Amino acid sequence: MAGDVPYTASIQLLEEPRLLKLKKTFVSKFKSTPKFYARAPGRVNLIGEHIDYCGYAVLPMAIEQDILIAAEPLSIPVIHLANTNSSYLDFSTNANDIEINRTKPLWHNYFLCGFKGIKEHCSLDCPSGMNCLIEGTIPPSSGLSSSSALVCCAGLATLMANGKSLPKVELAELCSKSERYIGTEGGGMDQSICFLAEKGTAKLIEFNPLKATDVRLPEGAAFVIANSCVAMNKAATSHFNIRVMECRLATKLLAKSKGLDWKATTKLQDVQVKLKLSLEEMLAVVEEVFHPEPYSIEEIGGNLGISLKELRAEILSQNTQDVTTFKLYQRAKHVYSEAARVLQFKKICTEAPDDAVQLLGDLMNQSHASCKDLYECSCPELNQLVDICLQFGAVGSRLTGAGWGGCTVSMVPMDKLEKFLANVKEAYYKNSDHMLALEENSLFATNPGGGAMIFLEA
Ligand code: ADP
Ligand code: NG1
Repeated sequence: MAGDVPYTASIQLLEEPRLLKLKKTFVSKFKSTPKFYARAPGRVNLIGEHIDYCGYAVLPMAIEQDILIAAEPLSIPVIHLANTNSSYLDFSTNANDIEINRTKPLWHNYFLCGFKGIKEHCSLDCPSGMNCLIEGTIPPSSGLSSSSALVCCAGLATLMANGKSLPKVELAELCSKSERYIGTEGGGMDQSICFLAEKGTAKLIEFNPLKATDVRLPEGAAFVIANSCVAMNKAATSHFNIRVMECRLATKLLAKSKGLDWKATTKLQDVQVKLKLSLEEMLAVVEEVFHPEPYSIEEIGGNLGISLKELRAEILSQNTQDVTTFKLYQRAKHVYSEAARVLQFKKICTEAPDDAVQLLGDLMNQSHASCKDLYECSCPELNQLVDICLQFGAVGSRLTGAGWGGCTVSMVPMDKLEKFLANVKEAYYKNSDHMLALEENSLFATNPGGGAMIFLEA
């Protein structure tokens, strides 16, 4: 279907020096030429943190930084992966025997997630082998979605190598599912914006069914990304999955207390839909049902009327089996209030009142406070960076992405941008030589970029 491949473009490599350079490295590595190039962008989430896996809409935009793959399909079923960054070691495997290692999530496992996703979705019994050279410019483990860009880029390259095409929405949904092979139980925000992004506009991403709507950002302000330089790998730690489990358990307890079929209710949004209540009313239900003290696993099992063995086997992920206490009140309160803030943010962007920038900034600040105090996914460095950004003129500043490290996103009036960048550099990055060295790629204003693409040499 012609409509399935709007992500393919023919280009003159000479006009794309980066692709030309990648081609040269590919030739020297594999002694043959790439047949196509796949590109997938990272993203910055403006508002709506840790709510995609609860079913709620989020508001990200793609960034310029990306993952780029030079690829050549092979007639033998072997995958050879190489990376321009020598810390990511070469890897080869049989295309019919994909094993994804969750306990040690080395880089090639993310590629294999995308490969396996396409193999299974398209029922490829004999998938094409591939030579691939990968280059990335998204700082890893920094909340700008480097992992998903790699999964999506690998998925797109695999699709192309096998002569298939799929609608972008389908690709986004299948890549969201396939990233879970690495063990993280994420929502679909990163993979959705990766495929559905369009240059010049942020997107409201809604799930079930997946839909992306343009959100026009106010003209008088810039969005600035600042990296705290604290890295946090989602798959190598259990922080992220513990939060997903807390939301899942909160869902079950809320559903049970309201007489719903709790086994068939999996996300906090399902509870709202089934009860036909507004987000504000859901916040009142949270106050009524939960106590603020952490819940022990025994209390949760007792409440649901199931054994601990059953609870662990049927509800908890592999890497949260040993967790014994869960904060349900705080997590549910964050989710319902953050979901409401996303809708308010979108409304302000659409209606564009005179004080839009201030109102949006307020929402971003509320979002950070909620991530820090209720969701506990911030860290001292992120909080310090947010404070510095606000001190030097940002109207709103918050952590972006999973948190526990990584980046902040700040909204800065255009006329203050230059001074803001200089002051934040001085106040945060000049603290240590290490951070100063990283500063160039760690503090920058960003504009909404385009989505994933395949490039063919013209
Ligand atoms: P993020 O928040 O950026 O998605 P994660 O911790 O979930 O961070 O994933 C980061 C992992 O993705 C890295 O440890 C690495 O395995 C992989 N990755 C990111 N960028 C690249 C790259 N350029 N080349 C190879 N692997 C990469
Ligand atoms: P990042 O920032 O890429 O670690 C993760 C999840 C998102 C979302 C955010 C928090 C994955 C692949 N990504 O993003 O789905 O839940 O955290 O809002 O799991």
